[in-house]
Amino acid sequence: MGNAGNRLQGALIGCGFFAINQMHGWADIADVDIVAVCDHDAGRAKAMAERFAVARVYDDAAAMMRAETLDFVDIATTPPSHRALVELAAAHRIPAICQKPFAPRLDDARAMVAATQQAGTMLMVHENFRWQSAIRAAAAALQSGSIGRPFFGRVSFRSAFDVYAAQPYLATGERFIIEDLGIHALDVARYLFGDVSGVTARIARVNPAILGEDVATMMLDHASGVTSIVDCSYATRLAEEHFPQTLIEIDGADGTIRLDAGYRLTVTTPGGSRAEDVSPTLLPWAERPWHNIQESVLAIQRHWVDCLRADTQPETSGADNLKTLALVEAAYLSAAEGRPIDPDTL
Ligand code: NAD
Ligand code: 89V
Repeated sequence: MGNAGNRLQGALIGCGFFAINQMHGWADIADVDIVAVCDHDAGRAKAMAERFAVARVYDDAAAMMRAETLDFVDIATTPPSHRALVELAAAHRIPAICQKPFAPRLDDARAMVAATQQAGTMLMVHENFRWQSAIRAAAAALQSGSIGRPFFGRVSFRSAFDVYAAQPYLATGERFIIEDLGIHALDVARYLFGDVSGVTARIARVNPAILGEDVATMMLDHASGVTSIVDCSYATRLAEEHFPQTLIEIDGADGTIRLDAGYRLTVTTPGGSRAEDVSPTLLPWAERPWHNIQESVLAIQRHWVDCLRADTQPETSGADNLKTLALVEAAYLSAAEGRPIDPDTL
């Protein structure tokens, strides 16, 4: 460990829109110190350092990794830089967290996993949606067995929220909703129903002002026997905007689970229906409507610290997340070729 005491010393790379949540999360974890921040944009790095009282500021990640003694780096840049930064961390034998999407393509992600395995360093993808407390509550209801063997699932995210305002790059990529948001929903489907042997997808671009697809409907064949629908849209104007809530339906042989808008979880069994409010905690630094995501950032970062200390693999390790990224690739290929794709063949 980098510190003589029992505290962990970390550094942040990428001081943009989302990284502020990660810095708040680190500030809430008692035994972690973020000792340095880095961004190509020196002004952004300086502003982040001032806001969170971080000692040292860099505009070059390689220089930072040479100069600092670090227990981990937290990579919060956009995907094109992920591979180089994870490989750099591995070369310095520094454990790394990498934001989702893990990498632009599966081959990059495989190389990143190989580099960290060779270096013997831990790698976690910051795939935080499965850490949302409402989604954990739905998973716990499923795992309790009260609805019997599940046979159908739906993971749904439909909204007209203006995501482009805070993340303008989302409007300019050839790929959009599956790569950026569907990846979370696909990971939740894997988390709930297990690995996938087939993906059938359809995509559309409804908003003419963006380059990529903003609507996707995917059907997954899970090895467990569940068939699930993963659907997402940023072109869905509703009477009430639910951004950024993920809604879940699970049908089992003996009952059903519904995670409805407003964080209402209903479990129906032969004994009757029980509804519960599973709203996320509004952390002191959180802002509605982002608070469910913000709570999940703290949860996944706590998990990382637990894994580092216990030397155990994170739930969303790099190796695990290859399977989620393969679903993204399979969905794009299925949509392009109009046929089901087995992600294991990619
Ligand atoms: P952003 O563009 O606002 O910030 C990225 C920052 O990284 C920029 O300041 C840029 O200058 C810096 N950067 C890029 N390459 C760099 C490099 N090699 N070295 C140092 N700095 C570098 O982007 P954002 O919206 O904050 O998104 C960042 C990542 O977070 C993306 O991968 C995005 O998908 C992800 N994200 C995740 C969630 C979530 O819930 N998990 C939510 C939003 C965004
Ligand atoms: O979670 C994300 O990755 C974000 C958002 C929810 C806005 O799509 O990009």
